[in-house]
Amino acid sequence: MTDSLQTLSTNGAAVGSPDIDAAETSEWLEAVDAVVEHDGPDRARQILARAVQRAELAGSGPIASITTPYVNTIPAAREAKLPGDPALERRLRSIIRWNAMAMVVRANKVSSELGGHIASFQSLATLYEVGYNHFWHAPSDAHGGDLVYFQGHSSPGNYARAYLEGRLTGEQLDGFRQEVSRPGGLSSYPHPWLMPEFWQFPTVSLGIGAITSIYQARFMKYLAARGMEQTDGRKVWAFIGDGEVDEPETMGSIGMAGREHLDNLIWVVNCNLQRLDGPVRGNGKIIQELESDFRGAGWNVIKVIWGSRWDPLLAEDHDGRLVKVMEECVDGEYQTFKSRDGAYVREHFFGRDPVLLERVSHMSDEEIWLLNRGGLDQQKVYAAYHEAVGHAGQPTVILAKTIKGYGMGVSGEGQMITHQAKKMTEDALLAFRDRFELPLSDEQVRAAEYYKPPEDSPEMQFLRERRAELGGSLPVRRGKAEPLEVPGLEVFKGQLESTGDREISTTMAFVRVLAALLRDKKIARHIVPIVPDESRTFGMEGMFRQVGIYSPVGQLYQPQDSEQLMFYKEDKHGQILEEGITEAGSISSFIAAGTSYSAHGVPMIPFYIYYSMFGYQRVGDLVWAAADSRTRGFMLGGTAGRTTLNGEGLQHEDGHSHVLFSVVPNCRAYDPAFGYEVAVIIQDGLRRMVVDQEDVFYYITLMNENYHHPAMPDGAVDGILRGMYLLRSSARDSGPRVQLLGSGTILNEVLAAAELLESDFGVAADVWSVTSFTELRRDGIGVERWNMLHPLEEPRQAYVSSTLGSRSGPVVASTDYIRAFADQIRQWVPGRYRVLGTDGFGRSDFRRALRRFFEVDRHYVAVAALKELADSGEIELARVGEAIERYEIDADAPMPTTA
Ligand SMILES: Cc1ncc(C[n+]2csc(CCOP(=O)(O)OP(=O)(O)O)c2C)c(N)n1
Ligand SMILES: [Mg+2]
Repeated sequence: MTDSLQTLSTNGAAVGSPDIDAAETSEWLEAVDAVVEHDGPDRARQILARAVQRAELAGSGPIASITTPYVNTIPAAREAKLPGDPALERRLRSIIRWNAMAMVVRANKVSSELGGHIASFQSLATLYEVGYNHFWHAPSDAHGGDLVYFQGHSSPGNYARAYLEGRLTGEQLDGFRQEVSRPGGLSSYPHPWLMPEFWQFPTVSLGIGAITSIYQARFMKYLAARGMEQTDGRKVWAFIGDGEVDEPETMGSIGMAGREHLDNLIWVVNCNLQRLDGPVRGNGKIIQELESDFRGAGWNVIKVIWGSRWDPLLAEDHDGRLVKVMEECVDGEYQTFKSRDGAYVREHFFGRDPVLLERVSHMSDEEIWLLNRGGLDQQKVYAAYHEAVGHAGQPTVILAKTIKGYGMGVSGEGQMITHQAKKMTEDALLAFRDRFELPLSDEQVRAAEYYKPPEDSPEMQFLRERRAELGGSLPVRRGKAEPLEVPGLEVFKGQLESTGDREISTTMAFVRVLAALLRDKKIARHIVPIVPDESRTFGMEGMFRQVGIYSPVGQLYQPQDSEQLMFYKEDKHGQILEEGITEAGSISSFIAAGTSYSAHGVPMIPFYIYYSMFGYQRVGDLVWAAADSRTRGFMLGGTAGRTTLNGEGLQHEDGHSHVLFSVVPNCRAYDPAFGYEVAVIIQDGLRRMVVDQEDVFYYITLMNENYHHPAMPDGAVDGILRGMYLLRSSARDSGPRVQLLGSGTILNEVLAAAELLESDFGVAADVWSVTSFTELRRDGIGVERWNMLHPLEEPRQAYVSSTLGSRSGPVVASTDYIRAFADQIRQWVPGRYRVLGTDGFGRSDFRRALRRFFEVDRHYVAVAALKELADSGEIELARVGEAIERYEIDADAPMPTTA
């Protein structure tokens, strides 16, 4: 931390550090005074600016501003030297470059339908290979393993290395992007879901790798602070595209990394100056822009702009003319230079200053062309990584300048089209072979054959030795951890009983369930409550004091409410992750905690509770990434339902998150109405996720409406988990009969409707509590598919069909969600099925008014049931009209969706 304070204070010219030669300092100050007196303050500024620049060029770090000149942060003389044989490493890298390119070219020879990317990895190869050969530890007995977030669309580079390491066969490389038709085929991008023993982090949706890597690094500090796992010495590395920085998820959380001093985090931004369509900052300089952003956010910034071949030119640039031209050129020009040749660079770069042109007159065009970029120079990259891993007190970002499509020549190098180039002309392939000196015949080149040197070649020996030294291959993913023992349902006894006279909400029931888990000896330590500034909304503030809010520095102030029992307590060993107002950050913590079983071998159970509207709707792509990552844990959409959260209006009242979550294949989503349902679902979820280690996660909606909760009926557990169970069976055994379904708090309206139907219309009404339309649909789909594929066997019955099939009468469902939610089970409902739901924009009013407005209240349920009975010929249509009148329903009110 001291380091970071020093670095930060150097922004203010290091005035705080002790003066090691006071006499010398005063001489300098007197000289400044003299200049001001004789030549005026303008002249003083001019001289000082030059002096500052001179010092920064010598590697002083930033002095009076947060940006430094457009040169490498580490001066050549201070670089740590790449150990070993640089030529050997280059040869190995060239082979990996070739194979990565070949697998895309070969796939596209089969069909251009398959796609793939060549250019991005070619710009990254040096940045990856230096990491693989010298820095990245695999998990082993000696080291917990580094966590590397690889750039998604550069996966051919990872596959090409895995091929040399013997982890993948040539046949598998040929199965790139053919996961269905070829056994062992390779996924297009990093997906733990698709390649669970290989990929750890799904990064391809831009920005996701960035934000999740930050919260991963912070989670590792949290694990260590809580004594759950020793994470010292392990690093999180993330590779980010320079175009990717425009995603708010990328830059939106860098402040947290700086603030929390995440010195276990290293980002490498691959500044190849291009994104998909064209230049990232054609009219500016992405590296300079990012330097100030990151430094301002408290990061250690290492710029790796120029390769070693520039060192002599920079060393003799005493008048600063070269650096001046380097600073004047914009990225659009730098891109163009690398799509042309040495003569062009001489004319358009050095030619900007006749003195410079003269200075390079002894160099051939070829030599000028070979002036390399820092991110493609293994020596410069090694030096930067070396400094990054040793830096304490701050996260580090390495801004590495590269060339998109490096080596692709006429087929893409530095060209606007390079991102999507999937093919290489024959000439370009041959030129690639020559440039990287690959021992391949013209014929082998034309066929884009893979190349693997003999096992006893120096390249292969080096490759194996280095990875053995660093603990094994990467990437690698662990699928299971030691299972934990979870408490039985009896721990939640309070929730299984009737609340008697007390009225509570399901949110309160959940808080009690959580409190019980936090008291449970075996599991308490593994619980991770996560909140984005909503604890008080959900009545969870009691936990602040009980388990503390994690802060790396503890609590440096006396909290305003310190006199109170439940004061706001920040603590170095705190258990709660209070994220502040960032749903994207909070779900990133959810992912880090929920995949801890894999990344750290320590199962942790996140309970992430938030305003349901700001969940999927806000961060859907991160939900998808959580699913892909095989995250295990609970997401709790608090104060859910379009009419149950009643005073907050259009932007808060959620009537669709269940439909959104229904699209996630491994998410189990429930809309419970009673405390015992909450308890049963959570207890079983724990069993599935931490005992059986199923790769599922839960979405549970919670409400803030207070009402009486009955005791759990006997035999209800199975139905609660499967999605529905019979709650009320009418005593009438003759006359018309209906089946009413309700979920969430609307279940109470449905129960009331049953009373109305019985007393006002003599209709028998059975009531079912539906905890999950989504789970019911999942069951139905499975059964339907099985029956289709096994036509000659005894057909199976969907759970919905078998339960409702034992009863008679039309079925009516009402929920606090849009109709699509309950409509999910339509094809398995025997007979007539009518669904009421809250389609439309939310608004504020009393719950009663809103439920009437959205037509989901007891009266509408009764009318709907009567209409179904009339349509099936069981009662007169006139009775429906009677009900409309009796319940004072405005039959001509506009549709709520258009109102
Ligand atoms: C959220 C998201 N939007 C769009 C894309 C499509 N896409 C994939 S790569 C790419 C360009 C990436 O440019 P950059 O980040 O500079 O990476 P480079 O390939 O240049 O290393 C785009 C637009 C995506 N993968 N994710
Ligand atoms: Mg780019």
